[in-house]
Parts: sequence; structure tokens; C-alpha cells
Amino acid sequence: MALRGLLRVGEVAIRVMDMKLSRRHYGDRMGLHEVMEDADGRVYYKAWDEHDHHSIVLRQADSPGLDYFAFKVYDDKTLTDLEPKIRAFGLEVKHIAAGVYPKSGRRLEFMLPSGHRMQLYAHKEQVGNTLGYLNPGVVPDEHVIRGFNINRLDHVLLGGTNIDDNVRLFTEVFEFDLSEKLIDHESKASLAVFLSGSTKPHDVAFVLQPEPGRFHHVSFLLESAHDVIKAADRIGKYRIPVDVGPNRHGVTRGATIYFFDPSGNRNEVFAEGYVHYPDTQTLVWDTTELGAATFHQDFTPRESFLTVLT
Ligand code: M3P
Ligand code: FE
Repeated sequence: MALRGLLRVGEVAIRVMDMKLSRRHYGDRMGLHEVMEDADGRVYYKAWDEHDHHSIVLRQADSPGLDYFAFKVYDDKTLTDLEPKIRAFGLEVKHIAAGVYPKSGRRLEFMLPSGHRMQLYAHKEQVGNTLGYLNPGVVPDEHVIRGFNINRLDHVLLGGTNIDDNVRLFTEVFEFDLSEKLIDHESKASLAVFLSGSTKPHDVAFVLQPEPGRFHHVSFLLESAHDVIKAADRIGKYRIPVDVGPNRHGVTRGATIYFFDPSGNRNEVFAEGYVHYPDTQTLVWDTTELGAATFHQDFTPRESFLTVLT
């Protein structure tokens, strides 16, 4: 379908334990743009090629992890139409008035079967990407693209329980496709599910975990695999802890690096991957090919990748 309904992950709110170190990481080193600090000390960032005011929110807390994630939807009517469908699915829906979240219109909030707090909103103040809207050109000023050359927030991967129920919610209510899944080769149980509401290989993904509400990673899009290697150079320069160095996922075919922020939250930068269309059947990987599904260039599964979550 044409892209209406849920558009993209537009906001990810992450708990960090030291705001000074986090600002150095997300701002100075990765190159996201700090756009605001609110009265409670939360710090807001955007990537250069996003048009909305912010996409990442950092909150200082005693433990790392995910506070919530939010999808932007097409318009206010989409919110109105979705609410009864989410309730009919069996989830309680909370209303959050416009302005409670800065620069944002009203929101719906509900708890996913996997134990993650998810929100939907239709409006957020738009500030543009500095290129303007009339004859915009293609390259912003030098200071705009910096650090890891991040174009935009791309997806989140979350760990939790009942991930097949999440798949039902996203496919039946939000009209997403299950683009890929990883299953246990004996029991056929879902271990990881990848959901697309667009032409991206995934907009959100869930991995099965014994505990609900865990955070696996937030991922940022770079322009090319070359930029992934250049980001790796900076990761080395700054001694940022690496989980998995440059590689390519089998799932999604993205060129990737996983690394950690100063609080232990996993970040990813990636590029490429295929174009997903809704008439393609679900790609299935099983655990006989766990290494190739996760890291295709050395077909080696990583223990940390499967067990370290915040
Ligand atoms: C990604 C990605 C797994 C693969 C994860 C893939 C959990 O994070 O961005 O393509 O098998
Ligand atoms: Fe990812």
C-alpha cells in the first residue's frame, strides 16, 4: 500500500546514566544535532536529514534501557481510526494530550505484548533538514553532516516476550508485513521477527527474551557501506566499545557495526539492504544458519549479540 498509517519510528527515548558522557557520544562523536534540553534535563537530538524537530530523547536514570518508542502516523484521522482497533486487539490505550511531549501533538500510548511502551503521534514540529523546500539542493552546509554522517534514525530492535503477538498486532492492526523471521529449526518457534510498514527491510524488530521490555539496539542510517567503514575509523579513534565490527547482516542485508553508548545501550550504524515490497513472502532463517543470518561475512553467531540487552 502507499505509505499511510504508521510512517516510521519517529522517536526513541533512551535512559542513560551520565548525560555528559552521553552528549559526547551521541552529539560530539556520532554527530547527531542537539536541538533542545527540557526543564527535566532530557536532551533531544535529530539527524541531519530528518525534518521533524527531534528523533532521539535521552533521559538520565539509574539504569540504561528504553523508556518508550513512538511511530509517527500519517495524520490525526489515522490516530482516531487506529484507537478502536488497538483496543479490539486487547490493549489498553492511554491518551496523552498535545504538548505533554515537547513539540508534539496528541499521542496514543499502549504496552506491547513484548512489554515495550509504544506511542503513536501524528504531529511534531517540523524544522526541516536545512536545505529548504524550494529548489532545495542536495548537500547541506559543512557543519550539518558531521561525525558518523548519520542521515536518519532508521529502526529499533527490542527484546521481549510474546513476540508472535507483536507480529499479530503489527500485521493485523498496523498493516505491516513480516519481512523476515528467524526460527528455531526444531521447534519452529520464532526467535526474531522483522516487521516492515514501508519499503525498508524492517522498521521495527523483536527478539525473543525471557524478560519483557528489553532494548537490543537503535539503528541509524548512513549513506553507504563506505560510510560504515569511515564510522568504524572514528569508533576506533574514540575507543568506543564495539560489539560487532563491520559486517553484513544476512537478515536485511545491511552493512553494519554494533557498538555501545557509555551506558551500555547498543547502537548500530548501517547502510544498504534490499527494498521490501508487500508482495514478497516472508524470508525465513532457521538456527542451522544462525551465524549467516546475523553476520553473513563470517557466518559466526555472537554470544553477546544474543544475550546483552539493556
Ligand atoms: C539487524 C539489522 C538478527 C539480525 C538483526 C539485524 C537479530 O539489526 O539492522 O538488519 O538476527
Ligand atoms: Fe538493526
